Amino acid sequence: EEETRSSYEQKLQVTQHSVSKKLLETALAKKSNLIASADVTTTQELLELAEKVGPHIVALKTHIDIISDFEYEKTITPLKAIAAKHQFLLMEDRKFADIGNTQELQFTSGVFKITNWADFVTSQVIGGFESLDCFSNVGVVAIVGMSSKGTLTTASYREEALKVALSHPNVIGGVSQNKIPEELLLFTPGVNLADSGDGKGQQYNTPEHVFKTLHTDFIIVGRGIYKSNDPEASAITYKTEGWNAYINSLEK
Ligand code: 6AU
Repeated sequence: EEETRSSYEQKLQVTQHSVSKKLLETALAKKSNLIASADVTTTQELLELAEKVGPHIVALKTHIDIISDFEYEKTITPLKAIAAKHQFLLMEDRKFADIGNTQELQFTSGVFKITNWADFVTSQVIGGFESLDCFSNVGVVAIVGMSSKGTLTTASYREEALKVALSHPNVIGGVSQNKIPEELLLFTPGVNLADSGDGKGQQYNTPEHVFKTLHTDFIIVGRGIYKSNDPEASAITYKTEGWNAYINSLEK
């Protein structure tokens, strides 16, 4: 059935969280709902990609633990400067999945010190409500449903995960392949214009599909951008497709 969705302006008026506000303001300012997933494995590739796609995205999503030459000063300091220059947020896709005390250590310690630089992080909610308390200085995007074939995020799991997500003040949204309540921002990965899968379980949809049927707020695109011959041109394509799909999803 066709229902109307809230616009970014409407969501901006009701949201309480500073990170949600920043994301929505950036989306409106750049006319973009694109998050580029920088699943590259060297600092140079990460910084080059950030520089190229930066003007066109609302956030750059990292898996910081796949950077083989990670050094805080060499990797994070310039990344933060590029993010400030091009006005995008940093989303660390750590998918925390442990007890609160361990998550707190993983968030604040080790070499990555995620707490010092990420604007928002992904976390499983499998550890329960209190496991999310340690993320009070960032936004949390809860993993509600996964995009891969055979995922265990069944309807009943998603329902319980949403209860945690909706009740925790640190949570700004969810990652899902299904609709979620409007109070949460919806982030949808598994978006690719050329492929329907990757032979490793990933399943892809188009921007049009995820805005129309899921009322997504932000699309997350990895290989569609960083594997392309011209990542900047691809980012512009996904940005334009995503924005047009959003505008179309507002119309009844
Ligand atoms: O576009 P791709 O397939 O190259 O990359 C998709 C990115 C990867 C995944 O780790 C991530 O999105 N992802 C997530 C996230 C964002 O949490 C959840 C999920 O269900 N599927 C998925 O692909 O960096």
